[in-house]
Amino acid sequence: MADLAALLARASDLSRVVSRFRREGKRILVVTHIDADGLSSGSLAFHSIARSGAIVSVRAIPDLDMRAIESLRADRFDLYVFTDLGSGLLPELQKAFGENFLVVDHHQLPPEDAARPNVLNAWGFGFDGGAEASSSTMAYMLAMAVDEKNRDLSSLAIVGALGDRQDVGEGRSLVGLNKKPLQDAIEEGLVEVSKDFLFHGRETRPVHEAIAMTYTPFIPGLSGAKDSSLAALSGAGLSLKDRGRWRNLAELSTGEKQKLMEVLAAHIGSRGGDAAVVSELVGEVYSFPLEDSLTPLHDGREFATLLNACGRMDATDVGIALCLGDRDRALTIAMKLIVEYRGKLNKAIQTLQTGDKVSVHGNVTVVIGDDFIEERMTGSISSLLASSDKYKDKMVLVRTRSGESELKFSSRLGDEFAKEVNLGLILKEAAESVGGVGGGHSMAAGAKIPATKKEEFTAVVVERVSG
Ligand SMILES: [Mn+2]
Repeated sequence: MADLAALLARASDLSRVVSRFRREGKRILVVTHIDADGLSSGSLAFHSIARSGAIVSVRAIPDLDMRAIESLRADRFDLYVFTDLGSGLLPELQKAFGENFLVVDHHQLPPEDAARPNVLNAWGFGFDGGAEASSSTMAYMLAMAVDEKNRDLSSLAIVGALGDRQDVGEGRSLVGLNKKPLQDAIEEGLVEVSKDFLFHGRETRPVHEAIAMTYTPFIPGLSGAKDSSLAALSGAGLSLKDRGRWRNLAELSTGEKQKLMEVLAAHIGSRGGDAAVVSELVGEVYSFPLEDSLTPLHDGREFATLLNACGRMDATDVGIALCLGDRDRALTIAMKLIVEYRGKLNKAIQTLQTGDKVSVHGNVTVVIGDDFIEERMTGSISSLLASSDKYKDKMVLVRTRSGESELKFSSRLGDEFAKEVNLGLILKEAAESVGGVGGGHSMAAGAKIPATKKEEFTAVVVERVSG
């Protein structure tokens, strides 16, 4: 049973810790993850703490492991606030930082860890952290405990939840605790909710480009393929131009949208896919009316994608600046980064389609990206593959190098994976059995292990997922 009152009480406890450090003039560091939910939750925590008048910095890191903890400790901040990170390493954090750290998160954790007084984790209060509460929503709860004026940051929590693909309700809607910031944002006039195509660039791109730029769900032959997309649509008689200018999806009439659905369904069907996938192309759209509609920031999902690109392209500072409201330099840089990011993703996916990089073991698709997938890109690649028609009934396990002696794994369950498995738990236990660290959500998780243990680790994961 969800216990919102207990969650609010814990959020107040944490906010009191923050104000104690503020009053004493101590230095606070917010540490967060590099993906969209990480950047938005870290920014939410940072912004609300900074506004309260405390001395605070923010830093985003790709993984929290023992080495990262050591290096954070060496920087000697007085209080560490972890967002979207830390739930799997609470005893270690306690050892390193004593009482001087807080964790605001939604990754699964043992009940005794969730009960710790310095932890604000969705699971500890009966919310499903994988579907009902992003880390950004948790950070928003903290921000509201710090000061109710932080309601104006509510739209950022929506971005984080969409970034973590928590739009799992009817018609791709947000559910559970994520509805709290959503409701606040609606009341503040910060977000408008409507039903439309979910393609990226819905309002900003020519129709065929918007379709080609959409990867979730993955449309075989069209995702990443602008020319084929153009050919398929004009072949079907859709008028894509208006007096020489490309039209966008938002400009299509209801009849044209219906026609487009039919074209896409036929296209997916003819390639042996499940035409029902098209129903996933329509759903609840979250628009931010105060943002420029010619930028990706106007649409919640596109905002999240932009943040992801910043994180995966090693420009977390740009992502955080966007979250904090920079619509000048940060936006210019981010728009360049997302083009590079899409190029990298496309290239990696093309490399995957050739050679022997992908192998299937029972219910598990193993991708060996040691030589061509960058460490920061593993999450993007595994998400993309798990949403593709080809692997949506599989668990996807993507591997790449991490430094000299370690390997990083990112895993996702496809939407149509038939068995009940908990990836977070499986990766945690499999990694620990070979001297590594791992964890995450039931549908998405990661691990880092010594490179020498790769066969052992993979065998344990495959056995637990397929066996
Ligand atoms: Mn998250």
